Amino acid sequence: PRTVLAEGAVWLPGYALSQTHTLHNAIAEIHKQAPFRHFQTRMGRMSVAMTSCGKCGWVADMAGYRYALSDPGTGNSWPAMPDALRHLAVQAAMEAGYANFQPVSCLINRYAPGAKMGLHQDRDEGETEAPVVSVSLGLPARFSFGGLTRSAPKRVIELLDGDVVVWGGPSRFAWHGVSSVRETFHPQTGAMRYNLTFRAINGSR
Ligand code: MD5
Ligand code: FE
Repeated sequence: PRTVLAEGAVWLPGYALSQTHTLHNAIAEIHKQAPFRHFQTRMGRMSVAMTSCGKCGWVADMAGYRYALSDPGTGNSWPAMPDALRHLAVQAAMEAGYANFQPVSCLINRYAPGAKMGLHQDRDEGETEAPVVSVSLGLPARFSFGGLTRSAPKRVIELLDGDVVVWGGPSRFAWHGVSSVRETFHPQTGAMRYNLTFRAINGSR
């Protein structure tokens, strides 16, 4: 199934469900080389823990936000983007109508219950043509997205395990955020939400 959420934004519910084991294994391997961390910014400590793979990764500090060629936590280059992840993102982009998507970075967000991400636009990529492909895993999240101004009316959707959303065209720069990750019943400890975003980047440093 596919749902057009807004012009250029395509929701593919459950698209990654057959790959969740592969995705979790990849996240565990990436975490060994580039551990999740909570960036400290001028706004405070982020409640979402992050890491990246690919040629560059998203970083934040008191100077601001940007894509960097090495992990400031270790000084090493970021782990390579696993082929299975790249292929999933390219196929999902294709499914949504974006041919020739060439992701160079994958940002991995980890939300413990209670973590949230305030309203923002994704502008650090320096790239306007390519979509962002977002893959959700684990706990459900209440995701809000609006328009090109901060105050534009918002839609709220619940993103579930295995859901993919492709944000392109006029939706690429929509304001959005994650208002809460709720702890649903789970027998094992360590229940988390993960979100992977595949991105094309211009001008990483
Ligand atoms: C998340 N991550 O659930 C979201 C999914 C981020 C971030 O917001 O920046 O790491 S990505 C959702 C997204 C990406 C690009 C554009 C739009 C939404 N949009 O226009 O709504 O952790
Ligand atoms: Fe974002």
